[in-house]
Amino acid sequence: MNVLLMAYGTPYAPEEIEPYYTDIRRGKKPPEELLHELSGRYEAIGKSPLNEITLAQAIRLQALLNLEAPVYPKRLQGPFPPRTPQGPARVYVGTKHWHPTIGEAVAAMHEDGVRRAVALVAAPHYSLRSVAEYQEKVEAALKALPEPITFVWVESYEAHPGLIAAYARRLEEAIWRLRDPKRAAYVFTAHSIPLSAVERGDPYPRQVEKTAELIAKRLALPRYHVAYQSAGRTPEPWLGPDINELLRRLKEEGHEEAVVQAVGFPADHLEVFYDLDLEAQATAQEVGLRLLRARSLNADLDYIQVLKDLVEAAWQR
Ligand code: FEC
Repeated sequence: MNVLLMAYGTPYAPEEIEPYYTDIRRGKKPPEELLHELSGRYEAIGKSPLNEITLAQAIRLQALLNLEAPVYPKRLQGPFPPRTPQGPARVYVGTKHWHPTIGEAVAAMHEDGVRRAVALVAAPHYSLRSVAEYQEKVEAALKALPEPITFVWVESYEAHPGLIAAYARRLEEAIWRLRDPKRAAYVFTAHSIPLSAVERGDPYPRQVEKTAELIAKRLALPRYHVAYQSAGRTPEPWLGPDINELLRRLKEEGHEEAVVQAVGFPADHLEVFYDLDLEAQATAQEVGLRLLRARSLNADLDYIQVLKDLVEAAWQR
């Protein structure tokens, strides 16, 4: 069983921020003030742990997949050779904007003789500005190969019961820290995308709302909100409401406490540590709202079990 696990990627060192940002901007160097601003955000959080977390996810997913896969069956069961070979699983990592790139990962898979694999983006929701772009990068990498690799895609998993349970578990931990859970506001966030994608029929907002609805239902929350965070530094309009705007409104409506849970990203990174823990927290403090954040899924076993489940189901297709 072969897997290409993909995530956004982050620079490993400050001098890598410029080429990383240039890649995000499709080869266009960022103006000095934008580069300075982004470097300042990385400096403020110390370092983004995204690459380490992605690697830990891949290592644990590979271990879980292999744990139950008999390499040498003791006796033959069913047809031989088996229709779905249960050989040792290999999980390759490819990141959208840094190293190992998706192209590097696909080339390594080909070199290792992989001809069929499951392709999975860690972010749970499909967007024309996320998963579709990962798909384009895989397609481009395939063009450079002498033989094809067939990828079976997991395009989204916004309602997977294991995902909902894992998010709900962490939200519940935050609820235990509230002074008055009945009067608190509950906010689920995902990365914003340009509104132009939504106008082209992007299913992203619907999928984000689905995840929020299912978590809220599981915990019987009295009410909840969906907000978007980390809108890009571009002049076009981005999907809202913005988390900071919403926090101000919640205070005006009389809330004293709020819990935010980032459901659009499984891992901690710049957009969680800066945009939520520093920026949104500063907004909350400014207006006098107590803001808690539910911890992320990262490489915890309950989340890796979800990835395993998705991979195994896709491999059977
Ligand atoms: O920790 C880290 O260093 C990486 C954090 C990071 C994650 C992430 C996830 C998503 N993004 C999505 C959409 C866009 C669009 C643009 C865009 C731009 C940036 C910039 C940085 C950045 N993103 Fe990101 N994103 C992360 C970081 N993102 C840095 C550039 C500076 C800025 O604008 O803030 C606009 C690109 C363009 O100009 O064309 C659109 C979406 C996700 C969630 C799905 C995923 O993880 O792939 C959607 C993590």
